[in-house]
Amino acid sequence: MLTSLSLQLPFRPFPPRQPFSTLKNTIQMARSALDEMTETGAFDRTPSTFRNFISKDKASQFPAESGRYHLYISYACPWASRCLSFLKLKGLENAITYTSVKPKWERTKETDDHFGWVFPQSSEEEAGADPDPFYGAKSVRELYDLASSNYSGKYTVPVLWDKKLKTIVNNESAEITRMLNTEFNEIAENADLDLYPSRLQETIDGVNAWVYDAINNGVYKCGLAKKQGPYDEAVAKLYEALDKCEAILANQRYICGNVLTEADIHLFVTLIRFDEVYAVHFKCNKKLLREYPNLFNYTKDIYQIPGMSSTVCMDHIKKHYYGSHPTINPYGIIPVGSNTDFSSPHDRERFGR
Ligand SMILES: N[C@@H](CCC(=O)N[C@@H](CS)C(=O)NCC(=O)O)C(=O)O
Repeated sequence: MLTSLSLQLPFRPFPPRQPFSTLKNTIQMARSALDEMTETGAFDRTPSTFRNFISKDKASQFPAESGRYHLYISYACPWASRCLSFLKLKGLENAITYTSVKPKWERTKETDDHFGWVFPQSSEEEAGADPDPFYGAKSVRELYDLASSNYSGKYTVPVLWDKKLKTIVNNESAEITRMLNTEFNEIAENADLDLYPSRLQETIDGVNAWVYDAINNGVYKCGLAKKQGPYDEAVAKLYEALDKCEAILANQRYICGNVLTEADIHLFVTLIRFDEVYAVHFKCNKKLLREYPNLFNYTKDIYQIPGMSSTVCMDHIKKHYYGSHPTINPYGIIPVGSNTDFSSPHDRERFGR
């Protein structure tokens, strides 16, 4: 059974909560990733809900148009960062605007106990975060409520929003990135860049599958496990997959060959957070990213692709994880970290451009 983790805490550094009896129903509806647990104590992510597609077909319900769509992200979130990366790489910044929420989860409503993504009141409040430009929403939850009156899932980012129909088109990063890759090519500045080329699709799908399970979602399975068994299993799988990546990257520049693909972006968003956050906060400490020569240099290589460094805000990343999961880090203290400079030289050019 899914339980509300927040009610089981011995201590939580947030405002006092209301009695359980008045909150029971709303708490069970307003869930977060911290509640996604199986009975065995393993983290179990629920699928995203809004799954519409933007299409280059002008007659479709969601046609690719400049100025119509908005991407709500958190710089902290690896899934949202996938989408922001595609937006930058494809040169879609003039066509699709975006806003980042504040990094640390806060109470989203006065009337219940849900904590989640909120907007700042002004652009001065938190560098990198901005108020909702269209509806003055206080939280991402309010956007979901605007889009659907009976939504009962998590209030996640990324959210690809349609300003015209005032609704969420899609909240699944793996699908949003596909749309950004192909559907906006009439207006994209880098239309020729194809991060999911047909000749590599099978390879990319194959790599994405194990990278998602063992690495992208794997770090969450390590960090959110509530029992030793599921943690042991997840951490073994994670390091087996990282070792596999290290071996692959000894022979080629990118994870699917010598050309940058979607699979690299998927891998990158986890690797860039690894030493600063996952190694400590999610107990992924068997080996650090910087102890893997190929993976470390590969991460720098991707970070240095024009546009990519602007998708990484380590300040938001650290504030979010260490500040939003009080069961894991009850005092919200942010560890000092290595402050690695990912713009320093790397050795990946040996494989050629
Ligand atoms: N499958 C989704 C996952 C998105 C997701 O889990 N986002 C997290 C942030 S990293 C979130 O917004 N969580 C809010 C919550 O758990 O309440 C995707 O890839 O887009």
